Amino acid sequence: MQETSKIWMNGELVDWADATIHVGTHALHYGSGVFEGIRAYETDRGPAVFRLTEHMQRLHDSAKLLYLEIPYSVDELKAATWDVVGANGLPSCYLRPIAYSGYGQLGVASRDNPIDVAIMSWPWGSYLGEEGMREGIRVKVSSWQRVGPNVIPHAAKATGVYINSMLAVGEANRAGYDEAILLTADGFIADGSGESLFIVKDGVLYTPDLSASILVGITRDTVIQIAQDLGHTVVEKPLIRTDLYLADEVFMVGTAAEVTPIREVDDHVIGRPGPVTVEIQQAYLDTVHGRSDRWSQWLEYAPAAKTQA
Ligand code: PPE
Repeated sequence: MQETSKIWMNGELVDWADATIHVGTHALHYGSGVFEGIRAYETDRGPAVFRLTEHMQRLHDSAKLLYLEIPYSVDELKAATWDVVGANGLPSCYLRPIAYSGYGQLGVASRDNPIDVAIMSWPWGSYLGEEGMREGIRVKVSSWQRVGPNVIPHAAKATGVYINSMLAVGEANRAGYDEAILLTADGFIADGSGESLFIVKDGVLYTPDLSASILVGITRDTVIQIAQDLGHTVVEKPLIRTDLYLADEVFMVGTAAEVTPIREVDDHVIGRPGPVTVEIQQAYLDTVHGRSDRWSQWLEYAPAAKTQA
């Protein structure tokens, strides 16, 4: 991780090196935290944060599902984001808000610990590599099942849930693949370790519906809207692994991964990025970089600097 100057922590900008926590922090022991991944992009009008409001709203929703109360409103978290972006002065960056049960009592049941909140920012290039963005990646269906809805609420982007993703991507990487795809306990396609999934078959886009233990992906929603606006049909429905093997095109989407083509699944060749994937990838990148007016409503800009009274 490339270090930057400041991290926003519980209401203050602190030096990167000082943003530390105690080893007795509840979240370290039990994964009792929620987080977000957001990207800011350089545009002609300065840095723009993509769908900032929705990301901060999802952070609050995630916290609610874990019975954690974030002591800052969505608006306060948005203002804090702009403070970090301004302090670090990066034209584009990845942003990582995190809220977690802090230091106080240990024991799973501990309820009165403070909820600490931090927002980091640092430069993060292509999640699955530049070459992956261009040529597509190789993925493997994981032997690890996606955490089910009655195990941990999957709509919560909770830190502890990511052990599931970590095992899946680790297994895939050790076997020589770039990324994993997780299935539900019933054998339906859920998502990647850190991405939502799309399939193209006979010109129609398919993506698992929200009952498949997936995160309510903001990029997934973005891509559905972009695809529909471009005249494509998008169907949200349960999908099985043969749908992957027989697909014309497969791609993954996420804040970090953006739109990454898949060229092989379980050694079945899908092929080089197809026309729909390329079209959606281009439209997505044009949108987030502020090169397209069509979906400009999703870009949020720093509020004008307050003038001194
Ligand atoms: N599924 C999972 C499991 C997931 O972690 C992400 C985001 C998505 C789907 C896509 O969600 P969205 O970003 O709202 O479109 N993964 C984040 C963290 C990756 C990491 O390694 O850390 C991200 O993309 O920021």
